[in-house]
Amino acid sequence: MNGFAMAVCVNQLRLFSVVFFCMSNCAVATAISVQIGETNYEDGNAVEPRYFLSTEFGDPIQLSQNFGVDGRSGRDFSAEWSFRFDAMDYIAATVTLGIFDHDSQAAGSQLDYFGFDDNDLTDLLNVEFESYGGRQGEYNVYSVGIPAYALKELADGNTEFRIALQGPSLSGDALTVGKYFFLSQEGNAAGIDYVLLTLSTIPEPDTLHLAMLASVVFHRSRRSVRLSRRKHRPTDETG
Ligand SMILES: [Ca+2]
Ligand SMILES: [Ca+2]
Ligand SMILES: [Ca+2]
Repeated sequence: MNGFAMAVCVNQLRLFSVVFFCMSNCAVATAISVQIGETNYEDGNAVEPRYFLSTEFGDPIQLSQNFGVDGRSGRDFSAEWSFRFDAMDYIAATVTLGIFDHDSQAAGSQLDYFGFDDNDLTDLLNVEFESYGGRQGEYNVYSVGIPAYALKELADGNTEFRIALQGPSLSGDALTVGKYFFLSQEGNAAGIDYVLLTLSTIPEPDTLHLAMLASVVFHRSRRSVRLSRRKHRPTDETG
């Protein structure tokens, strides 16, 4: 390869490096959020069950809930819901729920199951349940990151979530750990205020960016060739 050809190659490599850098930085991650139910409470609120039912009346998430009953001869809370969103590949996702009276400060685990499609996230949410909140009648907000191995399940834009609680549960004054029922078959009532799925995706560089970059490459390449030819042109020296 002669000096002229080498100079052109080096210039083109530099240009393609600039283009690659620009394309990488044009592809900014964007977030999509899908929420079911209005947010009616703040983390740490004490909530009366009757008041909760009145605020949640007509809230779409209420329709999917079996609220249950705390204590002996009780029933366990459960709920199911579907998130619908754009079908595409996602690089990260987080599910958040606002729940009250889940009683996680009672002994043992109060979460029987949490997950979507065939992905069991029970252990992940249980760690959050046991880490804070969960006093008698307390409302708390918990978030769980969807594991990387489960992100492919989101590509079709449709997920079916399910949560089920279990005893023992708390009773007594609001925001205390009160007394709890020791038998595991005793029920644990609860209620969900809202659920939220946040998804992150990296879009393709848009058409305008690609057209601008192609134009830059074309004009810079022509200029590089002209300059290199002048530089390597034999000169007539007289004198
Ligand atoms: Ca517990
Ligand atoms: Ca309960
Ligand atoms: Ca609500």
